[in-house]
Amino acid sequence: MAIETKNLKELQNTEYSLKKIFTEAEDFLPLLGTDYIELYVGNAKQAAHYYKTAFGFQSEAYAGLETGLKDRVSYVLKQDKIRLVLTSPLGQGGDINKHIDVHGDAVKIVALWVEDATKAYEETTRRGAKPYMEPTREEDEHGHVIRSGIYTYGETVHIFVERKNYNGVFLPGYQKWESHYNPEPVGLKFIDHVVGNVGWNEMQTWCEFYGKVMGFAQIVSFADDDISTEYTALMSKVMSNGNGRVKFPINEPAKGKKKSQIEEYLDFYNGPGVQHIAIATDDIVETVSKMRERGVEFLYVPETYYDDLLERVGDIDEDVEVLKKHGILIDRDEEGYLLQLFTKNILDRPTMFIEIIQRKGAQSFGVGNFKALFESIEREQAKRGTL
Ligand code: TYF
Ligand code: FE
Repeated sequence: MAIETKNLKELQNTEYSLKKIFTEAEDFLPLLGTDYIELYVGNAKQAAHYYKTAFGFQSEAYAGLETGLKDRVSYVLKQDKIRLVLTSPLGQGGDINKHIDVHGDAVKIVALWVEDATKAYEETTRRGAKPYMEPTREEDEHGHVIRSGIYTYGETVHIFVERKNYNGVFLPGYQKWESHYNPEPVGLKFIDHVVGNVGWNEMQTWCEFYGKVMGFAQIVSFADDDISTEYTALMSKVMSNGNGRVKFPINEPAKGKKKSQIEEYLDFYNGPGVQHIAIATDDIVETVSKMRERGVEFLYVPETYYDDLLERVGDIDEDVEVLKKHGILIDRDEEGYLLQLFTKNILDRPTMFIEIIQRKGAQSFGVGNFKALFESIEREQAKRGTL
């Protein structure tokens, strides 16, 4: 497997220099972070219960029949900096039903927090982005927000949210959601990265989209040559915005001895879409144990993974026996190390899953774990008969 990893510090001295590309004057799309992630689902009420129970999200806001909506309902969940919106249609037909019919429950919107949503729209559409929503002002007694949106891969969209003149609970039109059911948070802090699976030979196109249309830079790439005969074949590049707060790896399938996990995704999703959301914690052992207690299933790695662990990653703060007990994966790069673990697919279709990640200096994505991880994914594929 050919791996090319550029850490952020190194990048500042290369032609890809994040600093050079993204001095404030030059960054035409400054992003403050991920604003929210919205899923279109068949039953938002029950999905909300699941994300509260299993992932420790808190009830935040609600919009539906009671707030004057006629055709759909949305539940907003929060945990630290993460906002999750779950939306279901209330009738037949329409875009949301169609999205669910084609893709199953799925991420529709990866919303990005900006200072100026009108400028974000203009700069990106001028560079070729396909418009989804023209800059729109929404207001209530708490102020106003401006949102705009563009398409990215498949039917997925980025909405730019300008909320500097707003102090309401989520967005105008939403009311505070008071619930008597409030399971404790599990320590999830913020969205670390959101991964897209795209079609055969489409990775480059979408990396160029993030580069040219959104002003991102490539920070990591791995190609799948020698590895493809043994493990799930795929290629991946990671695109980052200027301040590194928004990172989007893009995967495409590659031909191997077995069916690529990316191809399985594309078959069931019926096209490109979000594959996993990586969420940061600052205590992965605590977070993962709580999630397990609450019924979340994680991918399994054989205990032999831990046999040569310390040789591979050197000294770490954690007790290897504890990491082994929880099946947590570890990888090291020039800047430090990271701990990560992946849930099994959280939907009936083998499409989306969640990654829990704790970074201790490392800014990479765990390439040293790919072998163990992909073998684990293959074991799940084999059970489904899709390998
Ligand atoms: O985001 C990443 O790059 C890692 C590893 O299908 C990964 O989380 C890459 C591809 C994939 C699953 C995980
Ligand atoms: Fe990841």
